[in-house]
Amino acid sequence: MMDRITVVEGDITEQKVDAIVNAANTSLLGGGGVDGAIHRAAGPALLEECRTLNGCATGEAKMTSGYRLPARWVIHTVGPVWHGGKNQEDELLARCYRNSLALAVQSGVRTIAFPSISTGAFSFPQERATRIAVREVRRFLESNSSIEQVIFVCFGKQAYQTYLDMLGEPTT
Ligand code: AR6
Repeated sequence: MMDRITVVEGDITEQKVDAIVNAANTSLLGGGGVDGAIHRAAGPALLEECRTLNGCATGEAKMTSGYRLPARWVIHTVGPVWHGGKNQEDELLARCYRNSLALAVQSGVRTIAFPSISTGAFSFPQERATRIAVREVRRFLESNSSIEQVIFVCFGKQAYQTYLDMLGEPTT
């Protein structure tokens, strides 16, 4: 199981995987952070397709082509904005991972890369978000054998170290 989860430090737009996940907002019409990077790298056709999707609710996921990206697909999910932790932030973040993985399986995706959803502009605490990300991916992989590789792509050394630490902890 653990060999199906890897963590790298880098730019998600460069990942050679079947699908990359975008940490989008409910409009799905672009933004900063990883969303901006993905739209820049994919080219304007991505925004054109996103316009047809009528947005996306928090915790849900929708899929598009990857256009100029090395990845064939982009799975757009909307993480929760952190409001202190008592507004279902944990559950909504968990749903981002579950729904993204379910959508990936439906499309025959075998390799998928995730950014650290909600931990940038949406201010979700890094450790808490990483614990949820690792737990949800582990749980999903336990009951699914079609996904071969999940890559957590970390932007910066600190996030990278947090993922390494969390992956080293025993499953709870
Ligand atoms: N590759 C991998 N990770 C990245 C990259 C990249 N190229 N760029 C940033 N990150 P954020 P959010 C990391 O803010 O918190 C957008 O405007 C970043 O360091 O991109 O879910 C959307 O349109 C952080 O760890 O997403 C929404 O409005 C993580 O990606 C809003 O931001 C997520 O940071 C979503 O906020």
